[in-house]
Amino acid sequence: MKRSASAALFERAKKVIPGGVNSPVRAFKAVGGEPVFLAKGSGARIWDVDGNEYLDYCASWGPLILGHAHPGVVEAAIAAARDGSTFGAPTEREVRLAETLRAAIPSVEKVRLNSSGTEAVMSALRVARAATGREAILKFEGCFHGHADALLVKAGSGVATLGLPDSPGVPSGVAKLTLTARYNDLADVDRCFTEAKTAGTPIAAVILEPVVGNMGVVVPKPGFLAGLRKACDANGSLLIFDEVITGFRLTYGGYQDIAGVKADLTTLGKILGGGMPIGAYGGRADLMNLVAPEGSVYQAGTLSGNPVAVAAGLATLAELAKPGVYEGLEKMTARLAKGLEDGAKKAGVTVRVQRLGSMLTVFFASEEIVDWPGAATADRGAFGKWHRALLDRGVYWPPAQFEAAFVSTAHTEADIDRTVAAAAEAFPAVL
Ligand code: KE4
Repeated sequence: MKRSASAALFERAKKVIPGGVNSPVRAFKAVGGEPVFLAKGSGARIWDVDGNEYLDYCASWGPLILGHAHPGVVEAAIAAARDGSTFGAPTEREVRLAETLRAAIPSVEKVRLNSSGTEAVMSALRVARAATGREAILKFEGCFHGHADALLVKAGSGVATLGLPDSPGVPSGVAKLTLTARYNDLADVDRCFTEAKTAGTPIAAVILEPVVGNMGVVVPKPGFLAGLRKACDANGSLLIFDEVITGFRLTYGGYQDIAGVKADLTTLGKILGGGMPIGAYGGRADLMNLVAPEGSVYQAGTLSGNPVAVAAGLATLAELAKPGVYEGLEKMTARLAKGLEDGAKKAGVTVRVQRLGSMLTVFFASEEIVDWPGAATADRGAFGKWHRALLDRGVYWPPAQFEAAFVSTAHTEADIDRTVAAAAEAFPAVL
């Protein structure tokens, strides 16, 4: 495929934007090659600046569960913008979105809207620290929660190593307050609780992706989420489900409603804004009432609850509330997963396709992946070769092994079958 216009734009971009991209994972560094500059999207398809067409499974990293430029979503955003794009004052729409969220996710009794998942997570952690009077937090290796300092650290194997910031610029004082445990490992969680207490820095909150997208798709083992709930209750800590990816992805609401485990605080984003900038954090009213101006925990934002983003979000949720949507996504994605497994097997390539609903990852690994050490064994070189071969056959897969791919309601059986055929041709590229 000719991609000279993308290449020229990338050279230009690198002169004025770090790495030529506004978010690192877009740079294709994880898969080699250069990023494709996109010009247009419609339904399941995207077109790059050279006019090449692709079936899209990145979905802008999750928001586009209805596909690109869904007519109802676009119309809603345009209509809102025509009435004024922002006021810095309350509007009826954002009340409606908050009421919709409360109805969809019972644990979310009150909610605050902001402009990104990172902001939502930052704010939820601040509420948890204020509510408990504690400072330490526990996250899981391989889970990603946006780029707030407290979440950009690998606390090593728990409090004993007092972790080193993964990213320069994160103050060591912050790093040592973020503990990291192994996903799906309740014994490791208990160890962290014990060590934190012994160190005199009891844990304010445990935060996790209830179904992980950010090490590739890893699902919680039976009992893991319930075990975390129990451990938090036993230790006076709060449980925060980061549902920025899973919120409205797996069901009309949170994964917590499928798992039957209630979070104290939940963070949301992506789908909630229908492709416009949004984030939200919410949960128990007694916790959310701590947030200014009701309480004294400060969180603010010029464009929080932005009318255009909220209108796009409301239009998206209205579509998702219709009967059969999630059943359709399940059927389509199961077809894709099976086709990918069969294609890899036929080519003699070992992969693990891990999926829940319409989020899936093709791991170039042989064993089931249940945690970060397992995910880290995946063959990233092989993934990169497969990704490039797939791209050249008109399929745009997320350009990173440790990410989820997404199917939208716009993908048809013909699209899935075309993807399966392209993947089958691409698998031999890794041999
Ligand atoms: P944003 O600040 O990117 O809106 O959300 C941060 C965030 C929080 N929580 C979870 C579970 C997330 O997955 C994310 C963001 N996800 C990444 C990649 N999966 C977004 C893509 C990017 O970083 O460019």
